[in-house]
Amino acid sequence: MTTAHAHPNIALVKYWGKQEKPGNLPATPNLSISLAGLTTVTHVSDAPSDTFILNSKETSDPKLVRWLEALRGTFDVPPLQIDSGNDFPTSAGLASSASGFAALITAINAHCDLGLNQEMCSEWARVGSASAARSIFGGFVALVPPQWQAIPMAKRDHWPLEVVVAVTSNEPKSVNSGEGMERSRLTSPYYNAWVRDATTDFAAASEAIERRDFLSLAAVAELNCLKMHSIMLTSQPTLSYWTPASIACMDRVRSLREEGHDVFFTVDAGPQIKAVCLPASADAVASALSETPGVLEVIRSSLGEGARVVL
Ligand code: 2P0
Repeated sequence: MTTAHAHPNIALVKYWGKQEKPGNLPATPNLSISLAGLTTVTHVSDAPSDTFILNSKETSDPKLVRWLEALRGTFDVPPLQIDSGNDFPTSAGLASSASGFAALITAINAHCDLGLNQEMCSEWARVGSASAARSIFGGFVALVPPQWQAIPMAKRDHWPLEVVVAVTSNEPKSVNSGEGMERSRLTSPYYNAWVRDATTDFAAASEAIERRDFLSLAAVAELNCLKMHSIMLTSQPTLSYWTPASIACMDRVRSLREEGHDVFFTVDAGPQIKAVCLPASADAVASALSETPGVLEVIRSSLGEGARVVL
């Protein structure tokens, strides 16, 4: 048996929309930070036939089946039992597919001696779930053309940001990200503007990270997140991932900032709020969000390392 760990990542410049060609390629450059406080643990072992266990329950997953088929088109991979567990809500906007595919290719690579380096693992992770390409690496990670393998931008100790995740629902999302982003591409009247702005947002966020300029990063990341949700909301049928508690948390983050705290929010395809802050503000942010009506729990995290095999 081989075991791998991976962390989910949250995008500060988002991926929402694919290119119209094979390979699961994002339409726009995107970048993320890895979350040490949330972990996927995946065990891979030989089995008579493929079996998939998610959070201790045997399940079927067409996306995983297609991905294994593609992998077996290139490598000799025997039937496997894949047993994967998350210590955080699954399929609820906390990037469980990112950490899931990153942990899985890392475990299979070691278990089956595929000989992949990190870049190649990132490419295979991307085929499963594009955001998973980023979870192969730790710290600050970009997913950019022309190769669309993730690239580490900066290590986690370059800028030890903290993240407070406010969980407002444990329910799995009703529309998965792949389906949602295709709907947005086809129907949102603002999709082209979203794609056009992404390169500028990516450049501004990259520069802010390089300079550790929190105010600049906060401005570009928060606006980029709201642009993505505008695309979601103007898709037909609409994609509305927020709960009243999500909105209350965003308002609370804005008021914390007015009180002088270094914090901004970002939200993915789900109702959870991620408040990114400097360490000096983390206690105040965690306490304010845990007291916000509708918040079920807060999870605190520093920045994490990349996917890895563990003994
Ligand atoms: C991101 N999300 O950049 C964005 C923000 C969701 C909102 O990447 O179809 O699960 O498997 O490639 O990677 C979620 O998309 O989609 C995602 P697929 P994935 O983090």
